[in-house]
Amino acid sequence: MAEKFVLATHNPGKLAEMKSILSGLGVEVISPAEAGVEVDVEESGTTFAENAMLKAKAVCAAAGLPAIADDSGLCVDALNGGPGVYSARYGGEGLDDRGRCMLLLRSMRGQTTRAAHFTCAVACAFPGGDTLTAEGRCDGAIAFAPLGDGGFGYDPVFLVPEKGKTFGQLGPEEKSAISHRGKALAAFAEKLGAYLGK
Ligand code: ITT
Repeated sequence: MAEKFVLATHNPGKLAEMKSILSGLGVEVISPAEAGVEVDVEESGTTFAENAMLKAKAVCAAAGLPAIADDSGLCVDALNGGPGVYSARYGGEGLDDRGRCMLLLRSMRGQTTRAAHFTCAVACAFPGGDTLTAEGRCDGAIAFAPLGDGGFGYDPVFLVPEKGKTFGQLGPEEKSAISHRGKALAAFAEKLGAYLGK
């Protein structure tokens, strides 16, 4: 029987990407709702890796199953690496994805560099205490206006220079082939394969 893993996220955009990227792995992945757990983890870490591990361990403990978490964010050079680990909370609770994109564009007015990158840290926690980690990064730039309605979060304002398109203009597979999450989960899949085969 395939081993079950809980994807420790409340973000539907992430959940869809994680499910699709991990689908080739030969393990069953389920949402927290499907596992019957509802865990609200305080992301008190100062790094993506710390926050990913906090989420993975909390959901693993609640579900009694291995859990895989993703902590990710957009790091903008002109904003000293911000919003970074605060990407989901940028501008406060009143804003939705669109509002955060517009706030970001406003804060970029007059900036001379628009360089930015997405980072994704993946952490997996097993009930016995073992853990696995991986990271991925995708470099790009902040667009001058939102383009495309694919993906989620900051996708419409994250420009991938070699594609001449924003993440929001890419299809799901095209995005995952180059994205921070695609790279982190590919690295994680290799480690998980080695771990499960051991
Ligand atoms: P969980 O903690 O429940 O997984 P979250 O959305 O709060 O959901 P994070 O704390 O990791 O997750 O915040 C990541 C934020 O960074 C996310 O809400 C988006 O705004 C942004 N982000 C991360 N990956 C992204 C991507 O692939 N495309 C666009 N925005 C992304």
